[in-house]
Amino acid sequence: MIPSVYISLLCILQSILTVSGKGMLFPRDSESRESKLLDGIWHFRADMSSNRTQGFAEKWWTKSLSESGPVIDMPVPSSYNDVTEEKALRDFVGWVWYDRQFFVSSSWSRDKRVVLRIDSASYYSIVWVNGEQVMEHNGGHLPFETDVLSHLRFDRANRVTVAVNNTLTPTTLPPGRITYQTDRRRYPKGYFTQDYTMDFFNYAGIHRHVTLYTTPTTYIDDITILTDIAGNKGQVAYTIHLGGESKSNGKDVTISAVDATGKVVASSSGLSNTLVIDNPILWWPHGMNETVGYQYTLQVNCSDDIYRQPFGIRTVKVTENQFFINNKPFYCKGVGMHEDSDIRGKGLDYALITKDFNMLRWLGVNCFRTSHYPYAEEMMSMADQQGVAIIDESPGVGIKYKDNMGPESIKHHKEVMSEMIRRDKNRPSVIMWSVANEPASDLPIAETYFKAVIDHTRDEDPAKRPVTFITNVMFRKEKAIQFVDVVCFNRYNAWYSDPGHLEVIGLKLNWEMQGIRSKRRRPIIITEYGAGAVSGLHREPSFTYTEEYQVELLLEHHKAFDKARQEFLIGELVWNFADFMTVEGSRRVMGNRKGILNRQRQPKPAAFTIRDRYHAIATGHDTSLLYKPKRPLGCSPHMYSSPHFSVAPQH
Ligand code: GCB
Repeated sequence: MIPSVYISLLCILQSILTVSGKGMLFPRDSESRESKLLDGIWHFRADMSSNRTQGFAEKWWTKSLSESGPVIDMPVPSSYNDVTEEKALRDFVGWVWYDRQFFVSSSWSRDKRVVLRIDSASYYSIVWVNGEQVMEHNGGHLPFETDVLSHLRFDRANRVTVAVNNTLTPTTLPPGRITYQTDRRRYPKGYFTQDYTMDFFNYAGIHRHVTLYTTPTTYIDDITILTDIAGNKGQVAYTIHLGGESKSNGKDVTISAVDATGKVVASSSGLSNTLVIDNPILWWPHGMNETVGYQYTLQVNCSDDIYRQPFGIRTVKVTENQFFINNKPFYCKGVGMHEDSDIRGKGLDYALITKDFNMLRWLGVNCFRTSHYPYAEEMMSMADQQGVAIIDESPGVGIKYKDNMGPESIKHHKEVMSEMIRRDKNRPSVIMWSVANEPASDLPIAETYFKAVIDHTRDEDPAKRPVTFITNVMFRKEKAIQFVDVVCFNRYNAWYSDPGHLEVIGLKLNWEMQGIRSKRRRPIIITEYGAGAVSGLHREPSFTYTEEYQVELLLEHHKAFDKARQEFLIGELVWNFADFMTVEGSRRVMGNRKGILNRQRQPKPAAFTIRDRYHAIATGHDTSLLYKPKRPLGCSPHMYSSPHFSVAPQH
């Protein structure tokens, strides 16, 4: 029997996707552009019919949702899963429907494009304006948009309807499958499960802003900025792509580079050229220079349109043993993260991301990975501004089976990489692309798959950043690290393997890193290591899941890292920044507890361990002084844990 939820998804996939312009510039107001957020409380209904197709059969988009049946309030942006008391909605699989009304000023009707943009909806979306379909998009975590001017009414209310399907199939990213149980003696009628191998809750809904914005009819569609440093000069090569009716050869395009004080430091004209900035202030991650996260603005004026694109001047280079930013060796003191919090799930929240960045700074983090999908642009901008380097990861997580690596999957994965690069290519914080997390890169088919996706990523990125994927396959069986620029690997020694045996960590890590090096002579980053700890759980001697064990396990890793960073280790990212929700299961205690912060972003003792270490590395202190765990862990950790106290006295 073919699963009915599949059918409802796949039928829709046959229809034609909306092709948007070449660019995906972040909506920014200017003298020629205005925007209006459609965030707020929308009407919402999950299609609970057995095959989830009632909404299509009854054409719910043709009138307001409240007319076609009962609705509930739903915040946008937010995941829908945790905002009600309904288990059926928390664990829902299939189509959900959103709608709301909005008005547009009649001043928007003249000589303009009016673009409707959704920054992220997970995972498959169809959008109607006033009952007419305007776009479809396959995949979460990335923006999609289209010009909706011809569908708008300027004399009365408009309606936008969005249907979103969170079903994961073998060819979606992340992949998954629906398993039906048809034995009526053991399972009730209609029983099915959405199975997936990724270790985070499959939150769904409209996760980021919905925006309407205007541009002139001839508009700046895309800007690409490439920077280089030659002596005391910063070179800024730009290319502008105009959209709309323009037959312009670019003569009317003027460009200025403006510094942070508003002073024009270089200017030019034409669609493509190179600006030279004397004695530029470079973009640096924090800890490498006094000026951190410095950005200029490229102001682009074409006949009708004005757009201001921030950029940083910096270079990135990888050698056999090192990673250089602006020709200085970079060591990643990092965390793996998630977009995840109480109630809102994966929904964008300004208070949360501000707190997260404050905690990153407090920890001394200079780098994170967008595990396991592209993060909100608001977060990426904070990283640009605060000098936090990013390994920008695609939603290629859970690629575990042969049927996740066929031609259809390759095609989709390439499209996703193109969309990611289109969105993030100008960001100085993005120092590397990660195309996937822990795929089955030991399968023979992985060689073809990852060659194709990695080559494509290299081709698509105009800045030619390094490309990687994150492996957890033992080096002897690894088929795809041959293609990466930096080897990134995740390993849970003394946790999933040899639990409780901290004494194996150093040996095993060293053995494995040497093995990797014999196969691929590239710098290594440990992109995940860690242990689960339930806040407040103690045991002496330590025991798995206690705060003591988490600290001891991290410290044991740090000894091994300190040896390897003399040679080829260029980064360590503890798993995870904060506890996060996962699927229900016997291996998880209300989610994954490997956070060094709990889900509410309060520190466990391990946070102080990491903080001490990262600050000690940054200030050049002897990190071996930190190897011995401190006791007691439970009380006022800040009393003994500030870098001033625990690191060798500063002279
Ligand atoms: C991993 C995965 C990550 C999991 C983590 C764990 O290797 O990359 O998504 O959450 O292990 O805690 O098991």
